[in-house]
Amino acid sequence: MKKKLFSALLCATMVVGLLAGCGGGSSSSQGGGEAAGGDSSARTYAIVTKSAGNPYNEREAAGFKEVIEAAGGNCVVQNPESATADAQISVIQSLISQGVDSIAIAANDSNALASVCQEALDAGIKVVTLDSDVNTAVRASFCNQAGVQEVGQALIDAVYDICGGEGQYAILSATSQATNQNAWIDAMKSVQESDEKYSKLELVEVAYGDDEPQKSTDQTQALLTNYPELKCICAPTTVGIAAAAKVLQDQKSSVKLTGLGLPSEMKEYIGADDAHSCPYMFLWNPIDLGKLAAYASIALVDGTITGAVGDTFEAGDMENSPYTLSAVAGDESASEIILGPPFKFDPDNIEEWAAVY
Ligand code: RAM
Repeated sequence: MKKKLFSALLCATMVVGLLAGCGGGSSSSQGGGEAAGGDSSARTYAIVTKSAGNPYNEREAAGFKEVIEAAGGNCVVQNPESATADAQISVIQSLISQGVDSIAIAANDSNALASVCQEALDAGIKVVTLDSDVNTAVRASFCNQAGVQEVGQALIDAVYDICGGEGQYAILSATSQATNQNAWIDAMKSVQESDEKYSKLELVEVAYGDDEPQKSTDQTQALLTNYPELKCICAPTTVGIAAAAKVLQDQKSSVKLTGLGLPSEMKEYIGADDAHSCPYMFLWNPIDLGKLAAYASIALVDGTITGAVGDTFEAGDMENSPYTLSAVAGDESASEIILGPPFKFDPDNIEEWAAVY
């Protein structure tokens, strides 16, 4: 763990430096697509995050940029204005016109992006997803931060624990179309339905804060007003959990919180006592997720991988390199690349990790 933390700190230091030059729009010119395999210098690799103004997305993009530039490639970072499919479609169309070599997308909608992804594929551009998938037919592979089932299990177990095994809980999600949040919520529900142990937990509502701080704050307030018996809110989004944490803590509410949060944004809210709103939460390293997507993009453009299940690629000094593409559960011909298991943040480790991401 110490070694892992040290290398993460080192990485964070490098990333902080990179963040300065990695703000919003394009960070370089267009690519050619004519270079020979293995040479990244004449290539342009793009990343399209879910939206601007979300620190999680900024870290993801910073990890991506770090790897692409270290390989000598041109990196284009695009953060759409809002977390909608429409905002991503226009950005992707412009990347297609620029003739980039690859596009890594954190999708705001699985199906609404299918036709623009197909357009990119038809133009010879490699398409990979990270964080949140599109329809599996229109991308080569998906860099998945953690197994969907594992995330769902961790979240429902946290709700069970925090509620003392029974009572009302609500989910505060991102957008209603987000592939990743919807998959995790479905996994929570299916675990809950499949085991009698969870039968005394009642999910009263799934609310949507659209990964906007103000809307997430308003939705938290509404949950508190509408459900006086509420015991716990689970927010599987870093934006939602940070907004809810502040509302609950400021109001000294007895309602507790868990979910997926960025340690740097949640440090002041994590604690086991009544003064803190969130006993513990989970996440993964978003910088590493961006790095993984960059290595996968390079491998796709090089032709090292095609996206087939069983393909393998090197990912520099990343912990689990080399990575092998595995089959998506329930869609066996489609592949995904799992970064690792979800990681738990509690009062014992939150300070250390808050310094990293
Ligand atoms: C938000 C975004 C992102 C998700 C994290 C947990 O930042 O919705 O897609 O992975 O939360």
